[in-house]
Amino acid sequence: MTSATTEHQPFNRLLLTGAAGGLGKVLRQSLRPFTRILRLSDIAEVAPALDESEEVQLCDLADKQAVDQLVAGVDAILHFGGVSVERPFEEILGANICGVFHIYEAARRHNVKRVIFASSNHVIGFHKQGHRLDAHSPRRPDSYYGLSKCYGEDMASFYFDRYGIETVSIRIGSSFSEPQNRRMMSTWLSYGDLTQLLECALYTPNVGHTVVYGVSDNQNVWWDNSYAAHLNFKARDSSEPFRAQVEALPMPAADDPILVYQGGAFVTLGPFGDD
Ligand code: NAI
Ligand code: 15L
Repeated sequence: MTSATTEHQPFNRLLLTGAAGGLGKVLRQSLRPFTRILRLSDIAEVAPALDESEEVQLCDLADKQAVDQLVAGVDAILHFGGVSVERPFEEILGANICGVFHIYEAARRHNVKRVIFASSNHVIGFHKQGHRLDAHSPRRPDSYYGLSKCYGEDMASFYFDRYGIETVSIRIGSSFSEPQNRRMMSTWLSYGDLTQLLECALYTPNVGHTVVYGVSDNQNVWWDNSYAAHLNFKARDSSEPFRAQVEALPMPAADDPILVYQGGAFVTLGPFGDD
């Protein structure tokens, strides 16, 4: 498989939520080989459709009726929209918790059989770094945000068992253009590897509900993807070429959460609303 072209037949119409976000802007380009039409959605402004291969439909994920209309006519959903960092629970609730329910209800109503869910390493963020985890390891969410991703994974599991809607939940590590700190030397996922993983997630038959860690072929990875071997995802990139620039950054104290927990600084955020 390659991210530039695809050996697969393109879908007719894919839906990408979170299209105005950091990853959404990257995926707007890199998903093109996989679909004739890409429907782009966000609550924030999305750059206008370039041509007939794109559709822009703004939508608040907390609005059930709007999400229902958003999903009509699509073949599969890449659900990247929502609050992507730790915030007070009330902010997470509408976008992430109600939002993921609305996505699955709309998928059921419109007979969409495949969802790719942008889950996060923050579902396991309270595990210590160096502790090797697989898809069956106990979750230890590090934030309300991480909890919302646990809920999304459980929603995916339920909608497969109950309604046969298949999902690949990708526990994305840190997907940015470059690793930004020492923790990300382990958690980094390049944009190219993310795109390849999405290709695997879209086209592999019979995924049921598969949980996969989204991480590049870094030297010190804590995550074992053997339960997702059927996806045939083979990361090609590595954080190693960035080691010198990352190690030139100031060294945090040995007990800094960024060096202790898999979720890094997320474990320290909150509480909210005490004053
Ligand atoms: P981002 O914050 O840049 O993008 C998220 C998008 O969701 C934003 O454009 C935002 O406007 C939109 N959004 C927020 N609330 C919404 C609502 N109520 N209705 C509709 N849209 C709403 O985040 P990024 O980095 O692009 O991440 C995309 C997805 O991947 C997120 O779900 C995030 O949790 C997940 N992820 C990203 C990681 C990363 O390293 N970039 C790591 C782990 C997970
Ligand atoms: C995430 O889940 C966030 O969406 C992203 O902004 C990063 O913080 C990433 O995890 C990470 O853990 O590096």
